[in-house]
Amino acid sequence: MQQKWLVAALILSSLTQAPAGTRIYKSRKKVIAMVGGRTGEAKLHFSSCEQSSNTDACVMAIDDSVSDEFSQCAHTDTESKASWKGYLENPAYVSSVRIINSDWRRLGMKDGLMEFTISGGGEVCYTHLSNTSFLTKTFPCDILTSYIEIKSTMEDAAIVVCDVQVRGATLSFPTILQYPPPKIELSDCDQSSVKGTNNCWFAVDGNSQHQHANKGYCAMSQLGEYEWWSTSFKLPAIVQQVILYNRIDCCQQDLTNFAVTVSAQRCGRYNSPATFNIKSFRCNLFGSNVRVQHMSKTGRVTLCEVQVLGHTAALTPEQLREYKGCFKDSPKDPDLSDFKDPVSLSAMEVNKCDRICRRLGKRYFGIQGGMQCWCGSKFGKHGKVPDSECGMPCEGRHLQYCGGDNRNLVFELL
Ligand SMILES: [Ca+2]
Repeated sequence: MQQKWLVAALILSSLTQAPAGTRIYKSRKKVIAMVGGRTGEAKLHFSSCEQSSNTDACVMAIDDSVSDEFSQCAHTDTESKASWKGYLENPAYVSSVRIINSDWRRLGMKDGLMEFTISGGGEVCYTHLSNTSFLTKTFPCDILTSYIEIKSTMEDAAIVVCDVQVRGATLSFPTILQYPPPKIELSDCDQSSVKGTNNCWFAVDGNSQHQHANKGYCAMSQLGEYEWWSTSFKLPAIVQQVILYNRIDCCQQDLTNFAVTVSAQRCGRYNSPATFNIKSFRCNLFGSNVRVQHMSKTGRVTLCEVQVLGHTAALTPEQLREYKGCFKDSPKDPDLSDFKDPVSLSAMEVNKCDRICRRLGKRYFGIQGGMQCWCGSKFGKHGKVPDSECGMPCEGRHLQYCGGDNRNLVFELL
């Protein structure tokens, strides 16, 4: 499922060329730019941490002292899939993660930072695969998250991190003081299988009627192995509470062994022969989806309504658009041509064109030749070209890219 809130940006050639032996692994194809430069980004701070072994030592990586002396570093035992995890003070858009390693291999331990993943927000943002390690390296990350996890994929290696430095922008939550928390707006749902017509929408249709018989008010999966139901949010949020409405006319045992997760983080676990009508789970987790996962080999997920309460993040313009690529244009037959002419401004920059097309109610915008802003409801008829052809600086902001000659830097407005 496409997560529409994902940050859009453009990385020009420097970052798309991964160093030898590594690869950039992205679940979202759009790796990133710093279109808009790194303005507004700052060093983010961790509030706590944990690691797979020697757990107290994890703080050595978040003490803001940058020493690669082995004794000043967080290190795990040599073990299978060693990991280090730091929790950010506040949920944030993370653009990069810098890892400072130590030259400690003389101690005869194998370095888990040869093959590892960096993840946050329930997804992997970078996979490093190499037969050599490094002392200091910065990795692009592009995620909205409340934590960063560095996890080795090796079977017999230790992780040593002397400092983990994260850059990005802290998210704000306008309703954070509101109690009870408001309902989080949902955008989509899915489930592992569907019994009859009882699709996932019945659990998010706003109708909490749970006398299912005859009418059919509930989402139901088939009877199967580890069946699940999930929903995603319009924008990422801090989830305070997930409330499940079980069927009440029969079959309540369908919901007696399951887990509730928020972006792959455990919010609640229910495993009891006692049945319930309505059950509330407290989470306080940041994420972009909720999943109810059956934990038994044979079972059915039945949910008549799911309410997710919490605080939605207020995203910046950069986080509310998605980079689509660099596209060819033709003066005779303009690609994004809902209007005959573009808006041309010497003060053009990406946010300006974003606002112009957003206010005109258009879905896409393209910036061309440093100063032209085109709006449209579709794009791409002349084909895509490499990002490097859209590297002309914006007239209004020289550190930002604004397309090229007959080349549109195209974004979708979310
Ligand atoms: Ca319902």
